[in-house]
Amino acid sequence: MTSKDIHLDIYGDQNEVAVIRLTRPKKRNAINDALILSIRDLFEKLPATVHAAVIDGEGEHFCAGLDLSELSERDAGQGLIHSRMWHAALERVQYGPVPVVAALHGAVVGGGLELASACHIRVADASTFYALPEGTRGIFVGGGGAVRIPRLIGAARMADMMFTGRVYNAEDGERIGLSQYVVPAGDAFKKAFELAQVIAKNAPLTNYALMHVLPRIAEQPADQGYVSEAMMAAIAQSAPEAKERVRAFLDGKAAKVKKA
Ligand code: 1HE
Repeated sequence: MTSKDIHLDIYGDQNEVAVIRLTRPKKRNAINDALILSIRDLFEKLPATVHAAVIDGEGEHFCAGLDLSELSERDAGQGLIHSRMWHAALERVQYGPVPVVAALHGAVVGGGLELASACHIRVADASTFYALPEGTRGIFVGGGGAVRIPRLIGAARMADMMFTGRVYNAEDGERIGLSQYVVPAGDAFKKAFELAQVIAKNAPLTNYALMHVLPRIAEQPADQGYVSEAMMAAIAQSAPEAKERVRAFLDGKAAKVKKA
């Protein structure tokens, strides 16, 4: 059963872009058990027409992280299972069927930053701020943040955020790698949706390679990584769609790369 705190809408002529919105603004989109399970289920069951997704949060904040009101009732064993439940859900976001663009604004904190980190592109508007208050609350990240966040910003910066309660604003967040884009306040969803529309037009095998193969190559020793890359390159270029796209460029029918 899907939580009432999350909504799925599908857009586009061919229903190719999904918008998944956290709709619990009164609690700053804090994620309780029902909501994390619904995130998992939604990504597992996205319609086959969908080729890219946006995740957004209703209200002034993207997500205030774990619903702290549920924390006090858990013992150690339940805590372990709870953390693994988050892992399973955010694994479906990162390694699910389609690339996901996070539209960030306001608080992106704790488990909210862990959710954002599982997405493939993060667009932050100027109101965005990032923190890991777990450090000062006497707890630890449990939604995969210890794995994903150091890969974005390095372990030293993540440890500083947790040791000292350091908060990064949107601009500094982009500078250190928490987001790939910064846009004016209020524009995160618009930009994220535009990017999702672009991504949805890519050859599916290219998107697959970027989601499922590139991160694995990045974790491999270089000699293995080169072989994985060569195999992926060979598979991608042999697809009829790749041949059509390259032919269109050679025939002057596809867009050139423009100067930034
Ligand atoms: C919450 C939560 C929450 C708000 N769990 N209820 N995350 C945190 O430690 C962040 C905690 N939240 C905040 O610091 C602030 O709420 C915000 C900066 C995000 C927003 O501030 P503000 O002034 O807009 O809202 P507020 O008045 O603090 O909160 C509005 C309501 O949402 C209020 O409830 P109300 O019944 O009094 O109206 C808050 O209690 C509630 N609320 N955030 C529960 N997080 C997989 S492990 C991940 C581990 C973590 O994520 S730990 C970090 C948790």
